[in-house]
Formats: sequence, C-alpha cells, structure tokens
Amino acid sequence: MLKIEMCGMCFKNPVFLAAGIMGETGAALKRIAKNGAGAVCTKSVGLEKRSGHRNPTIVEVEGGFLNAMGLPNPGVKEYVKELEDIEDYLRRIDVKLIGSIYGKDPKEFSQVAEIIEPYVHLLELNISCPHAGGGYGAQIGQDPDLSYNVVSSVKESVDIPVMVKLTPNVNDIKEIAIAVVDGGADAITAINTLGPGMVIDIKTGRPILGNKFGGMSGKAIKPIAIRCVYEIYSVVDVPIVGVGGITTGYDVVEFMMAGATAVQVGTGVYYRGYDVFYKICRELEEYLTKNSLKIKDIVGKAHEF
Ligand code: RRO
Repeated sequence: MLKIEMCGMCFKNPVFLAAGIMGETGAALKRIAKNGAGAVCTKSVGLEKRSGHRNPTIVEVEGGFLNAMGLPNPGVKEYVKELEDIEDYLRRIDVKLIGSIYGKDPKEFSQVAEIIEPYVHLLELNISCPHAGGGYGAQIGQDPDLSYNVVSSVKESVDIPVMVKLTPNVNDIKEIAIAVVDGGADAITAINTLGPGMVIDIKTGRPILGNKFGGMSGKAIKPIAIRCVYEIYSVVDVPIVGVGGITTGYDVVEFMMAGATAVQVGTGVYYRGYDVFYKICRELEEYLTKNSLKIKDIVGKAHEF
C-alpha cells in the first residue's frame, strides 16, 4: 500500500532518512534501514576531509534545533568504505541509498558524484547549507545560474538519478526549482534548514554555537517547508521529497497534499526514536485505509483549492 515509484525506481515506502541524521557511518545507516525507512541518505560528503565547526554544533531551541555542524566528513574516498559494507544488507531488505554530496563549484560536485556513484542508487546535491561559508552550500542554491551549472555538470558526469536539495532562504524558491529542473534534476528535496539563526547565553552574553550562527530545523519550520513544497509543485513536473519537522504520519499526509511524493525524516528520530520510520508508516497507512485513499489520491490535493 505504501509502495511508490520515483525516478524510475520502486521504494517500499515513501518515508526516508534525511541527510545529516545518523548518516556518519554505515552501521548507523543500517540501523535506520532496519527500522523501516524506505531509503536512507548519507551525511553530506565532499572531495576533501573536513573537521567541521567548533563545538557546540547543535542546540535545542523552542520549536526545534539550531545546528552548525559545518559539513564534517572524512572525504568521499574514505566515506565510500562505509557504504561498501552495507550494500548487500540494504539490497536484501529493499532499502535504497541516497548519497548526499557537496562541492564548491560544478567541477568539484562532479568529481564527488563520480566517486560515490557506484555505491548509491540516487544522488542528492546539497546546494543549500545555510552556514557552510567558503562558497559552499546556500551560496550556490540562492543563485539560479550557479544552481543550473552545478546540476547540469553532475548530470553529464553520472547515470544515476540526481535529486537537488533546495534552501528556503530565497526570495522565490520557484525560480530555483525551475533552474535545477532545466539543468536536468530528476527530483527536488525541500527544504534544508532555515536561517541561519542564533542563540545567546544571557548569563555570559556568549553565543552558544561554536560557529555563532546555525540552521534551524524541527517542528517550527514545517509550515515553511509545506509552503515551499506547494510552490515547487506548482511550477515543475519532477517528484518532490518533502523534509522539515516531520514526526508523524499525519505530517506526511500534509506534505503529500502540498505535492510531495516522498518525505525525509530527521526531527522525528529525535522525538520518537529510531523506529519512528515504522511508526510513521503505520500512521500513514491507517490514514489512507480509514479514508479509502491511495497515496496517488493525496499527492498535490491542496492544489485543487
Ligand atoms: O553540516 C552542516 O552543518 C549542515 C549541512 Br551540510 C546542511 O546541509 N544543513 C545543515 O543544517 N547543516
């Protein structure tokens, strides 16, 4: 009942693990796969090793979290060793693997894409980290021409489907969505974190995050993510993977009504545990059964009004 088709592939359910959550190691990805996710997404990896921003890198705030991890990763050549070990297991339990990658320009994105391609089913281009700096992340995703160039370069370099993760921190997300689809994107993930934001310790006056500024995730950003998915759906004809503050199957229904074909979960893992994927799938199935609906009946439903 929850099976979906996307980018020419069949997924056993539409509830995926979001990038940056439990994606540091193969063992962590395996654990999420075991807990019912339809697909798992790696932490964003780049060409060179990065140690990330100074601690603390995450702080809980009202309605969610601020993070400034700073793209910590061992570099793609080292990271793929983690994926070699889990390939067989994921195939046996029918869980797809999404490789999240970043770079500073089209060439670097393509180099990383070529190295990780043999180990993953789909790529997710991270052009949207709000606090990466140094020409990475949202500096690309806020510019339609740069976004187009990155996507078209990666599409020329690999054969697997390419998803592109967008930032909500733009005047017009529709413009960026159109640019990445023109560049050849097979799907769009929306959204990366909002902001950046800042928290200050009033006892000392000191900014709490080591990087001072960090991207906002969690329940508070869900309405913004829903609006972004809704707007993207209205202008492009590729599948959309909704992400932002999802904890229940009812959140998934809302994302689907806005136009999402699938979703990614991060927040829900924090509030409901690793088996949140099973729980969300059960709630989604319950909603569909109770209302005699199929997934295809609810995708884009809100656009009828
Ligand atoms: O690593 C991070 O700090 C990070 C990334 Br790559 C991203 O895409 N979004 C985010 O909120 N944090």
